[in-house]
Amino acid sequence: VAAPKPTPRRNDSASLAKEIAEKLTYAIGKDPATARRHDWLEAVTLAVRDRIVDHWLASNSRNVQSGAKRVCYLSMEFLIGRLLRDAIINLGLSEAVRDALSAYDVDIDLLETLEPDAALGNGGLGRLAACFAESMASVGIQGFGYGIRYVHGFFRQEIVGGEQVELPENWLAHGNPWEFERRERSFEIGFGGKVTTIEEAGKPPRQVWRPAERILAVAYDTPVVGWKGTRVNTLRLWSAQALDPILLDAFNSGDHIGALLEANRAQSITQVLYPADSHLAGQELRLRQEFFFSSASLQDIIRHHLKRNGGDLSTLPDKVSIQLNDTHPAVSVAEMMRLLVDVHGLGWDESWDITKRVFSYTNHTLLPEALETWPVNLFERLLPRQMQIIYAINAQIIREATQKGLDGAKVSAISLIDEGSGRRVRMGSLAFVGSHAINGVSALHTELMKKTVFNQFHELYPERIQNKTNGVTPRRWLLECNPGLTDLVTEAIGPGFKDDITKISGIDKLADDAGFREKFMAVKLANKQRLAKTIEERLAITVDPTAMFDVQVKRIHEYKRQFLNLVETVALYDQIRSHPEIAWQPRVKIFAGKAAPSYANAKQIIHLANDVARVINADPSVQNLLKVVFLPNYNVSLAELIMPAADLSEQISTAGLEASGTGNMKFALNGALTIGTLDGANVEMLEHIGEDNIFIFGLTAAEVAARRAEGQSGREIIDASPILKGALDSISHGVFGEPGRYNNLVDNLYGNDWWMIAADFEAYWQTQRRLDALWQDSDAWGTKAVRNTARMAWFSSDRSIREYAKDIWDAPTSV
Ligand code: 26V
Repeated sequence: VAAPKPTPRRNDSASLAKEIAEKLTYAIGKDPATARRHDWLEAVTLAVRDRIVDHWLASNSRNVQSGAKRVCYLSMEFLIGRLLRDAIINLGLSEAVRDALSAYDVDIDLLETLEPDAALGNGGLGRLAACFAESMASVGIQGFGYGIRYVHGFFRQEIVGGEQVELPENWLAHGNPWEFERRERSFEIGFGGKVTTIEEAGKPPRQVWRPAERILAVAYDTPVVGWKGTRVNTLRLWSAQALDPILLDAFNSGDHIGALLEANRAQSITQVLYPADSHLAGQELRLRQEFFFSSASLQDIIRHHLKRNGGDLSTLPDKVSIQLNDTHPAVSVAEMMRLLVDVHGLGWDESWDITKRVFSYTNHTLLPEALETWPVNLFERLLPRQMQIIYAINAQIIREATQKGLDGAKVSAISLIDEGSGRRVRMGSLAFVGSHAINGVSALHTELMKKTVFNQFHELYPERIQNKTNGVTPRRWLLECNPGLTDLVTEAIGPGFKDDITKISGIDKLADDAGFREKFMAVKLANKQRLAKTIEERLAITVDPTAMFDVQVKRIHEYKRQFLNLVETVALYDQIRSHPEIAWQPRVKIFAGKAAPSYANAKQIIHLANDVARVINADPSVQNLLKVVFLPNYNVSLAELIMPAADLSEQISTAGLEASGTGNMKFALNGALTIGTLDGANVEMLEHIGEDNIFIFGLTAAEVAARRAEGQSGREIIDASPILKGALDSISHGVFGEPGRYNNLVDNLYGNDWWMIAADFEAYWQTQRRLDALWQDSDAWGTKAVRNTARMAWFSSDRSIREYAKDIWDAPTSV
């Protein structure tokens, strides 16, 4: 018999309905009569997955044939969220799936909510990696995501007595239909041990690393479906396994627990995502995670290259680009050198040239406390050969700098070793010197990088730093999360904007069309009603969907200034009560976000938000004018519900501190107006949306730096502002929980006001009142809302990715 071939899946609803039933029967072992909702979810997922696999295999064989450049995106975090709707929309299966399920009286919208979020990231950096992965597939880049398959993703947040409680997250509890284990793709990863020098007659001496500990990295592949399914890329996540799952000697001698210890120790590397994005805890396990996934990814990249390119590593930079997502994979620079020099026998200079041409690095924060450094002695103990290599690179860089005439202080600024506070390896510097391109994530952030963290490096290598402003994928952040708006735009200008988001500017001219505006605001209202329902269900708080939904959702951080928003909320509460004659506009202040478990001030801010909500929501004197909501457990799925329902987006970080922001983009794309500082990508949003359609206030980055240098305190400002003073007094005097509970937060403002909360309060307050006035004029508000959606196309991650492809990767799109 001839070898049979599988028949590619068909996309009509009848074929789908039949296959869903077959999956239910033969993959899950249920019939429609006994199937539970999660069974249906799995059956649909498997049927949709089959269609993805068809495209995936086709993409993979095209990759091999074209031999085009591969882009490998190394990221410790991929905050991808749910995948079913993304796959259905990108494959164009929405109607077929809906129809197929209606035959069984099953609702796809309901099923979708049962899928767990893949929360393999903390926030902005991890979500950006997920948007980029989807955009690479959509614009036709051979993209590979490399990361870690954490068993437990970002913690689940509950609010108990107003305070954050962290609970373990368990997304793999019922299996993960999206992943494919690739047992044959596994690599050994070493830790510890010794480096020995091998001298052979007639050959230069070689260094050989003999690790004391060896662990296996096993690949799990998830398909990443691009728009229209024309390209399916791979997200490869590494899982740690012991080489010997059971130590037989120990087992046989009766030590059954001891026999498993090594396996547990190995597996612990990929057990949990570190939930901190502000402070480096400096745990050894974190450094192990970083090296583990870096080494596995590089070994995989090299193995693939050797196989496809006749064993010649000199062509690696023509065939592969590796993007380092922040410094978390920066040890890759040293590991690449080790693999090239020690393992594959290339010369040092050639290896260094290859390394620099292959790597590029994205910086995502200037906060000094978030810049990664590791103690030299820890590094040396865990990664002795990589430490030697870092010293060798350092010597070379310092030589270069001295030749160019740099003096002592400047040389120590570029050293890879910080000699100041104990000796530490500077991971940002390592990533910088090992890369041909270094980028910031907004225009302002990139300029600040040049002036601050990388000032000396920039002087030495002025061509290396460039800007790549962030973007968000319009598939997830418009088509998937806002079907109402998607349909309205389609009805108005046709479906072309789905293929090319820049065409959404076609609705700009409709901003003055009363009929269109009304429909636009009707979609907004429906989205607000949906959110109001969730608020009622989860918190038993009733909110009026016609009130202004004023939203701040993001990680809780002092620099993001949720506290400024809360102080304004309290001030507003006071003013509404003392001035009933003023035409206050009804508002719902919505907050959500997680604090790092060890970040005490951030946890206080959450507590305050919940205290303020409890008091204000119970006060009948402001009932229809002000409500405050803290939605627990902010994640990608909750964001998809919130973004389309916002009227006002709060992007109020202390200027100079938010590298870019991406939530700001999601809100504006969905027609929210922004109140924000001149920070991160807000600056560029102002340029695109126009100053009439965005509400900018507060100190600029330069003014913040100047005030900080002067060391001005907040006291004078507070004493001169009765509204601010009143609000701070009620917070510290116990109107919202025990007196003194928030002394720390409030006292900081009287002191050096590091985050410029007192300094920016007046401007923020006044801008909020301008927004109150605007809200009264619903036509004017609606016009601005439409213009926001119409003018946000540039902030698509497709645009970001095309810029990376052209300026950094030199990789073709549409292959
Ligand atoms: C930093 C650290 C510091 C050490 C401990 C573990 C850890 C984990 C993650 C991070 C990353 C923080 C940087 C970050 O998330 N930056 C955000 O990146 C977004 C995408 O570029 C950007 O929009 C946000 O403005 C920026 O805060």
